[in-house]
Amino acid sequence: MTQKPCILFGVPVQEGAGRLGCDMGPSAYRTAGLVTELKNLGYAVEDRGNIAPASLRDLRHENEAIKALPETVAWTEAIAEAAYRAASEGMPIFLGGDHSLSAGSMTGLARRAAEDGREFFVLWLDSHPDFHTLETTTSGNLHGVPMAYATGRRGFDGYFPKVHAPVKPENVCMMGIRSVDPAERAALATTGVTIHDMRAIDENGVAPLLDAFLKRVAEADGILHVSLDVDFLDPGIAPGVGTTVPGGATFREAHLIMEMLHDSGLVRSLDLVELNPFLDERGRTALLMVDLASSLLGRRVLDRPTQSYRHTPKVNAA
Ligand code: NNH
Ligand code: MN
Ligand code: MN
Repeated sequence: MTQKPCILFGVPVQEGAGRLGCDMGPSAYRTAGLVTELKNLGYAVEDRGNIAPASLRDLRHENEAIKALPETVAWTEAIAEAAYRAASEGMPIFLGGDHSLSAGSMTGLARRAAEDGREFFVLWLDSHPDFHTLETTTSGNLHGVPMAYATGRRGFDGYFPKVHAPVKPENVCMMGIRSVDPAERAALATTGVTIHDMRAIDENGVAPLLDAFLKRVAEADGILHVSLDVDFLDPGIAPGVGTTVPGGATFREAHLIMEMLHDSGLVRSLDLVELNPFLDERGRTALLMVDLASSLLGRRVLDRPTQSYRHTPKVNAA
């Protein structure tokens, strides 16, 4: 079986976050040994180096809280283009960089999926839904908007690049959510996004929640993008992030999700975002993120029979 290569892109964007330091994320992942880990798992790895933003345009928005709009738009353009191209060549992995990078990765990947006639799904692992529009953000930090943009909510036109194929809200599953702003809560209530907050995880465990989503992806013959924000994890195990929120996913919850994702065979692309090496402790958050990526790509303790989501028999098959 010929396996598609892992295609790594460093995305040293930090303008979307409230504090400096995410620009060091790509270096930290490389230092933490990501390339070697993936090679040890048997993958061909192409590290394509760091993406550079497109050229800046003079953009102003009437919401004066907004920070770094021209910069974020320039990054989004370049990332979307890279994602669109790489999606047909292998498994793109975006090494952030703050979460604004997902505005580019999701729209580029969704555009490719639409052209290939594939249904595109997103698993969003984050303490935040990042569902602000340019009108509603009060912090002005644009790492808080990528999901609203990629799902085609209004208000981005004329600023951000045109969204060729909006991600369907009902194809989005969020897990780990525990910090939602009032405007985001109101907007989410009117969409079909599936949200498993930390309470749902406490009550059910991650496995049945994720299993139900993976079955939906498989039944649609879909492809899955995973966006992993460091602050999904509990700050006790992942301190290297600017926006720690107490009560996050444990080491085992996060690994189980990755292991199940691997077994599903559905994942085609990955964002690793919000790592801030300046706030980390002796690289432990970078190392944990590399560990999680390895689990997603097939590292396991013992061999288990592969659970095949792909071949779920259809009850009403024509
Ligand atoms: N919702 C907040 C805002 O818009 C926080 C967003 N911060 C994140 N998102 N780290 O993942 O500012
Ligand atoms: Mn985020
Ligand atoms: Mn977050």
